[in-house]
Amino acid sequence: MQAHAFPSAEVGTESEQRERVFDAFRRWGFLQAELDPLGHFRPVQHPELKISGEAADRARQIYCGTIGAEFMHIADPERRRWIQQRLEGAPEPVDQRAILKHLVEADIFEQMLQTLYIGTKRFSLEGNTALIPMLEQILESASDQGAEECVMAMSHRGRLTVVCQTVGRPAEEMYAGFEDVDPRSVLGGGDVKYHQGATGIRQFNGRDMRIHLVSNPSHLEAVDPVAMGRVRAKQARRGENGTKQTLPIIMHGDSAFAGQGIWAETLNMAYLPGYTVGGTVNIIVNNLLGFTTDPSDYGSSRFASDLAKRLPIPIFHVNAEDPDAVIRIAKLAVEYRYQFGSDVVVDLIGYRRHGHSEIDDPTITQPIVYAKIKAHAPLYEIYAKKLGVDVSAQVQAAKALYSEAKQQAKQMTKKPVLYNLPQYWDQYVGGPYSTDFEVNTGLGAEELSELGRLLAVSPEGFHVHPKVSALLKQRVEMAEGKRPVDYGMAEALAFASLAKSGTRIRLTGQDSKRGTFNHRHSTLVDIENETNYMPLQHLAPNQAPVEIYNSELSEAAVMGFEYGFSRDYPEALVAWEAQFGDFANGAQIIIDQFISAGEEKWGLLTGLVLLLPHGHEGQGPEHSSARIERYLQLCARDNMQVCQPSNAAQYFHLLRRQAMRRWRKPLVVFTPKSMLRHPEAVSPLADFTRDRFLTIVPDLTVNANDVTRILICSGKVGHELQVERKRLNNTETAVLFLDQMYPFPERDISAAIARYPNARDVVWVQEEPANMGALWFVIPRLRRLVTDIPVRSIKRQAAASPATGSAKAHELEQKTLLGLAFA
Ligand SMILES: Cc1ncc(C[n+]2csc(CCOP(=O)(O)OP(=O)(O)O)c2C)c(N)n1
Repeated sequence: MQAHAFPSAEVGTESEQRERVFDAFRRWGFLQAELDPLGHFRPVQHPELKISGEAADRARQIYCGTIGAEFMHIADPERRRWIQQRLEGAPEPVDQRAILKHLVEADIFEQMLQTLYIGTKRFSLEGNTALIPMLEQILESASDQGAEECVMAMSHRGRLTVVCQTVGRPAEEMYAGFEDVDPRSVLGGGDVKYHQGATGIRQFNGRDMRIHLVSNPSHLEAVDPVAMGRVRAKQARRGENGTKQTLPIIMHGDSAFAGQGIWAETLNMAYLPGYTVGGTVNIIVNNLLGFTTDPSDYGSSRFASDLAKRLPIPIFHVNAEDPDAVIRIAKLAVEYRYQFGSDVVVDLIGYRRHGHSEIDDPTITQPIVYAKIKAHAPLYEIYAKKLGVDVSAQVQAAKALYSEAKQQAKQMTKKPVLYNLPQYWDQYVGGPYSTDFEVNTGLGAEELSELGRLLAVSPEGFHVHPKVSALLKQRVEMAEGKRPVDYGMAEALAFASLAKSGTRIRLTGQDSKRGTFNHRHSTLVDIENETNYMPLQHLAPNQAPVEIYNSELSEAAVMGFEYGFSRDYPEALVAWEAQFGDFANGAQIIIDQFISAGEEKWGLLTGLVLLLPHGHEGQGPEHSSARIERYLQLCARDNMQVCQPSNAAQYFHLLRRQAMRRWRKPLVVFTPKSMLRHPEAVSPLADFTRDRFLTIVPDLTVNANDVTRILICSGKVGHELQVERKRLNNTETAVLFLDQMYPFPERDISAAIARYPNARDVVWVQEEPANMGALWFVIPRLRRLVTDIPVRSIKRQAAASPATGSAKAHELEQKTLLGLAFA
């Protein structure tokens, strides 16, 4: 393309010409900006910017200096104008002394760690220490806008410096991590120092600002949706002004921002009604490297930030070695967030002074860059020189301060805890299970029928779909005890009763409003105008909020978000639902790194519920198994609960138990599909008035003395066994449902088995292949409990895939399985 391809600058009035020139720079100037302090990431010449003249010189100065602004992809002219006015106007003065102070402290803190703890990893921020004054400005501007707290997420890079300089934890607490004091307190648990969460209270212009840095795993970007969920919960607690008062700040590595899918999923939540937090300030702490990988190998576009262009949000690239520009952009980013309730991205481009960690030699892979870095002064020196300030006294003072901190750390005998939990956690506990936690989860018949009636009410003139209308009528009858209660209604009764007595309900997942299996119908849709109405929100004037949302088509980000929400709303029943349980492995990082290990690593609790439709029904390898085996493998030290309620009433008690106990543990629930309406899995209303969830459901249909075989199973196959038993007129077999697999209810199981004195064997029956399901978990435990008679198992043969793709093959397999159980 040649220069004259751009409409000639000479056409039109002078101001039109000027505007056209400026527009070209507004659009493409960022490509030619001087963004890399080391000069390797070279500006790209754009043909439309080959313009000369006074206007071009001025526009070039603004748009091709140390700030590169991408905002012309935003359709809304008001937003574009807002940005352009601020960039094209004179920069406001900044407090250069304060910036310098933060740069000195950040760099010296890092240098001292390097000197005092040589050969340990800290993931230094050096080369990008402008992040510290930038965060100061963000927090100050946010405070000016009315923020009272901020939730920050970040990975390893610079985390220790942020905890110390930004969150405000004393340096000795950081040093204690390097001294590794009190190792006995974390045997088999705990986490490395650059993953720990931290909280602090800072002051900006006389106002308090609470800062929460979220605990996170090594898995890059996994913390993003968790932080967002936490923000949403905090905002919900605050009510109307929540989005103003609680600000999310997420920091990303450049390579991770470009590559990790969970971040792409999280970004897509920005404007969704169930997930929006009124805008997030995103910062890419960009060192133009991912471990040893260059940008040309980690991303297919010029900037790591390009993914963010999926949303109409601005991206500000800024050269980290121009602190004044960095501060200007920080302020602008926060103001934009508050003005438009929008996400914004700041791409802070610096370099990495050391290797990926400090024990890594970067000269092997980036010899030229690192030769340059070696000769490059730290930013505080460059900036002090520019300001004409002698910083040697400040440097000495910082060194003395941090040396003293080391001495203090050495004397510590207890590992410091870097966070304080908010008061709303006071009444909840984790740790080992105790029967003391149990509560009565039953409800009176009258209360149930009243709830049933309320759940069927829609506003005057609302046109309910005839199929749904018929269902609502049936539900009223269920609640009146005129017909057995199914799962859908059991859940509605659990939600309604909890909400009415003050427990907030939040359920999200793909198509959760209606329910994948057309069974929930939490939200009625007017068939004439598609307005929505949720009876659960209209039970009583002082009830707690009920939110049920259809989510975006993501597992990882949505589950992470709900985990985050549960972390800041322990009083609520928070549930994430998989479309089919098989898809939950898309969120494996959230399950492994947060849900199952969060208490062990960080001492942080969650009562999150996972609803995972499970069962072999001939629908193929990816619509059969929620992978019970994987959840059980993660179980230890009472870290979570794994349950499969075998009937509607059990589901009702399980949900209520989860909300009502003060024991806060994740709950993994394998939920039914074909069993949703199965006559064997419905429950009489009387079972809802019973006092509790049964960990193992007894078989009351057989004469105990006649029983020679005890079949123990979980979920759908148990109902099929009961049907088969009836068909065979078999009166010698008991079918027990193990509805709680973890914590493994030894005492209840022993008692259930002891009811049958003449049993000659105990058989675990499962639909899953031998290498899957609960088999490997249950058998050794059963054998410890049952020592006088054999304990055997019946299952599909081991397989690499959970289920056959053929419905007929499935039927044959299932028939064989049931046959073996009675052979
Ligand atoms: C999901 C995941 N995959 C791989 C890794 C291993 N890993 C740790 S840091 C890193 C490079 C990160 O680069 P970048 O995001 O640019 O951050 P930087 O370390 O440069 O600040 C990698 C690949 C990880 N921690 N998480």
